[in-house]
Amino acid sequence: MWDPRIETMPYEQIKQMQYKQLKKLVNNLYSFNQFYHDRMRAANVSPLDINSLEDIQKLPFMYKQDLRDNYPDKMFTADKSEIVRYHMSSGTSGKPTCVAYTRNDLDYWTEALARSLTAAGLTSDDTLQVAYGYGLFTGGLGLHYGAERIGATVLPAGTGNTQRQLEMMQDLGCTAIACTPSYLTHLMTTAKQMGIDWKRDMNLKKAILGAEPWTESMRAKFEESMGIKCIDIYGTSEQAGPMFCECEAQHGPHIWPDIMLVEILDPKTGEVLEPGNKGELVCTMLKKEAMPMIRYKMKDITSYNVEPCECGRTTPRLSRITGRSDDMLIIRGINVFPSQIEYTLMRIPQVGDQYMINVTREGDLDRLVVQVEIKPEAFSDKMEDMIALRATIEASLKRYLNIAAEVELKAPGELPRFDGKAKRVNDTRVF
Ligand code: DLL
Repeated sequence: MWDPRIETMPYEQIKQMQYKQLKKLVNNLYSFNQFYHDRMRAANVSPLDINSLEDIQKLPFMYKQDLRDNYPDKMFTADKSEIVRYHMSSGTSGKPTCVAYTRNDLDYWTEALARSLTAAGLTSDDTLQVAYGYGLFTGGLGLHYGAERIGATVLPAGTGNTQRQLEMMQDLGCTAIACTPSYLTHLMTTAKQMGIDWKRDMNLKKAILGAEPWTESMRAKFEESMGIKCIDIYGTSEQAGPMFCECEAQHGPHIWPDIMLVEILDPKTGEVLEPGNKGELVCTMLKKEAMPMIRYKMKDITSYNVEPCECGRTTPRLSRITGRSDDMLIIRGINVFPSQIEYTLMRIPQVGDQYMINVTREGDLDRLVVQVEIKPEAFSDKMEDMIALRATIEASLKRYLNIAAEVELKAPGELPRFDGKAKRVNDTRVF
């Protein structure tokens, strides 16, 4: 274990530790931060009301909308001079969300991943190919520093260039890879086309897979055909980034309770559920300095388990994420809100009111096709005008979504109209 004191702490003691941390956090934010002070006042709660861990339920929730409304920096709780990094992810419209980190925030994030990767069975003997995006997305840099902290050798491969990824993996004898499950499928297919036999030609033993939903049957398929062990990793940019991995027993990601406090809510009634029940995940980051996030509604559907794990750890574990309670799509590992697509389309003068978003899985890859009706006055029977318009729309979508979408232009009146609630997303992928 990386930190046996935390990782084997009895559950009752964990709760006491979390209560003390929560109390301190609430005191600090109420006293020194205008945003949180105003929010607590509006909810009629003050630090004096927090006298047990359960009293967290008196605090108001936070939502992605808060990040959007306060973009970029109104929710930061550290001085600019203390902020050492930003990451960004998709917001629900054209605006992204921005998360700030102090030096200590980066340290705790790295610490969380050091524990996680150790739980997943990685050691300083491993070479980890990090095939998550480096840059504004948290996957690459998060895994990178976590793996370096445990002394593993890191190959910062980033995304794309699949043949080269496979050659590097083979040449350097990489023992582990961190990537999205859809990218692992793509690697598997490309390897086959290149005549590579995983079990014979590769030294890979483990894959650290997350950033999008995946299933037990995908796990079985990878493990069987590649002869590796697949580990689920969970995290969100609002928490810091990837943070929590399964251990080798593969019973769901272990949560580090000194770093994050978990609640599960009934999505219909809002009632806080007991461990073992499935509902909406709500997280409180107990140690973050630049952006703590108290009772943040993640929108992911899961449960948590507080029974000690067979690996000996006592920390709570999440069950596999089975969906989201909002409409966010994750396409090729990238978060996409339908509202972002609408926002982008509606700023293009030639585009009419109707559009459809189609997401399919073809072979290994997610495919995003946006059908767009254009205005009568923009419609032309000159092929080159239509090709140019399509290219303009595709370029705008790429710029705002950070993902390639294919656009199909439709004549006015061609797309379906809706009597009631419009259904503009057709996602046929099965998770
Ligand atoms: O996806 C952080 C990450 C990077 C996690 C690398 C794991 C590995 P966001 O871009 O903010 O952050 O997306 C967070 O992705 O709310 C879930 O809906 C989904 N997600 C992340 N991990 C998993 C997982 C990163 N293991 C959103 N299973 C979350 C299912 C996941 N969904």
